[in-house]
Amino acid sequence: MAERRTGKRFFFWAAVAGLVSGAVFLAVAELFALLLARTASPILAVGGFVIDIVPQPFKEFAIATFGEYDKIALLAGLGLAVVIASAIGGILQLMRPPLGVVVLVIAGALSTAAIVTRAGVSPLAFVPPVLGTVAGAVILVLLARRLQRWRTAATASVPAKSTPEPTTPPITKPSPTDMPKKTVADAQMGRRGFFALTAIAGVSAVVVGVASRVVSMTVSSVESIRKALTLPSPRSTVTVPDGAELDVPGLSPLYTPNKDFYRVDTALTVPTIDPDTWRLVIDGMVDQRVEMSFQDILDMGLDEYSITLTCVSNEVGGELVGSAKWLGVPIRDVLKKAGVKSDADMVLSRSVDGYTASTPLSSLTDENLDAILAVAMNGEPLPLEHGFPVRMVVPGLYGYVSATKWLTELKVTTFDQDEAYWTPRGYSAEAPIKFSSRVDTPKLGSAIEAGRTPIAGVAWAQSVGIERVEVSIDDGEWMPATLSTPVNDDTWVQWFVDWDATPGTHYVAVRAVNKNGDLQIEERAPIAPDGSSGWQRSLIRVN
Ligand SMILES: Nc1nc2c(c(=O)[nH]1)N[C@H]1C(S)=C(S)[C@@H](COP(=O)(O)O)O[C@H]1N2
Ligand SMILES: [Mo]
Repeated sequence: MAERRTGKRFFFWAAVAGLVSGAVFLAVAELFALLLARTASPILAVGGFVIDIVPQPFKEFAIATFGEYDKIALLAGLGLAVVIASAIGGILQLMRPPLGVVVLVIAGALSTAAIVTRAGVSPLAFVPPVLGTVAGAVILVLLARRLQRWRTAATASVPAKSTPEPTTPPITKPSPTDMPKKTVADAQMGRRGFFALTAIAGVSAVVVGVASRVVSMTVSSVESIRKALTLPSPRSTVTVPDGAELDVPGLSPLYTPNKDFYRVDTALTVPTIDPDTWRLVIDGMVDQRVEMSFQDILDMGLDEYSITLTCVSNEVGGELVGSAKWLGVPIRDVLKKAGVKSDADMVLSRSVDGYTASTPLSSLTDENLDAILAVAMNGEPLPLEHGFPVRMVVPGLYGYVSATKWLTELKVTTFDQDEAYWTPRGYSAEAPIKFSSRVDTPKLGSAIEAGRTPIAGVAWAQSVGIERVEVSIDDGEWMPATLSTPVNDDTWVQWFVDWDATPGTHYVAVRAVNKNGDLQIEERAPIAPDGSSGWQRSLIRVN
């Protein structure tokens, strides 16, 4: 009985030894990643690798389940995997040495591979995971040895009935009368040594690991560079006409504040780029390869553009759409510097983190379309998470085929030759925005009081413009909504209708007509492969 309890207890402490070694591995790797190569964090690199390889349906499931928390959910899952693997490694190291070390070295090798195969890594990026693996293995061996010593001595001091483990060194069974002082002393020493090292290594790992990660995420010198940056005044600014913004409580503002602007990208940590070292390369099917600095972009002269951005993952009625005033330069002028060959039909834009988007060349050279390289958003330099220092914005195309953040290369090419990040993952290579309309208020599912109530929302048809928005209540006649005065055809408009709400449950449907006279598509389509469609119909309860 005592024997079995003792055995269980050692399993438990072996698992703890494994966890401490795993923590030491990660902490040492985080510390050297902070010192040598910021992108060499094992957890983040493995997370990034997982993001890139998981099948599309799974990714959609994750976004649908966890929403904006999908990345946190991924990290929590990885953390759990690390805990389980470390605990198993600890138990293996006690029972079948050196299998625990083998588990740790495999984990180290996998994370090193994930790190060095990321785009744009430093040549020193292998150092942090390798040092982490070595440190973790040393701690694991030391802890397992102390635990073994404790166990051997403890098992010997308990009158043992069963045969000792095959791996334990042969022990001379003491006779119960002659209680071995030496064995008891050994057990105590092994036990004390084990706890002392567990505590020291465990606490240091947590402190060093957490501190390194926090420092690397918050004390971003690039954020202070960004804050200190003053951009030249634009040559032209957007004129917001009277009546462009309706005064209806609950309606989306005409311009989405940066802090509320939706964010969609594959980056687990936001890339931090010093604008001083940033370069844009324009290459591929061009007369001459051109390299531009941040200053070169500013020197072209900035103009202000008002453009609504939309994500292909926006469901009908969804929140993945927002409007901003951008400062930037036309992409066509940038491409002219390199000279585009006539047989090219696509520009593959690349981010520093390896993400790519395929944009039809014609959208970028069209004199009547404001496809821009943006450096500012709503009056401040681009926030880091929205692409600092330079991103693309193209009116009328979904973000994934046009709005590359942390831009570093424009490769002039063809759709035949090159493929963007999302193309092999279930999304179309080309994706114009399906124009749409959304109800903002009354909020779906929330009850309102009977009486006169505005129904209001936004509608967008970037590059074409919204002609009309219509609302139908309880499948009745379509009533024209009042529109705000449009800023331009690239920016959404607000709309409202006054409604005499009677008690009961009502159906509110909305649809838009664009300036080409096309009616918003009624048929529902999922977001993949090229964007959702359908009329939003919401149920509103009136008390
Ligand atoms: N580097 C990079 N740029 C990117 C993405 C990305 O994953 N990586 N996602 C794109 C997608 S899908 C959209 S909808 C827009 C979103 O821009 P926002 O996060 O500033 O709203 O950025 C685009 N640019
Ligand atoms: Mo997107």
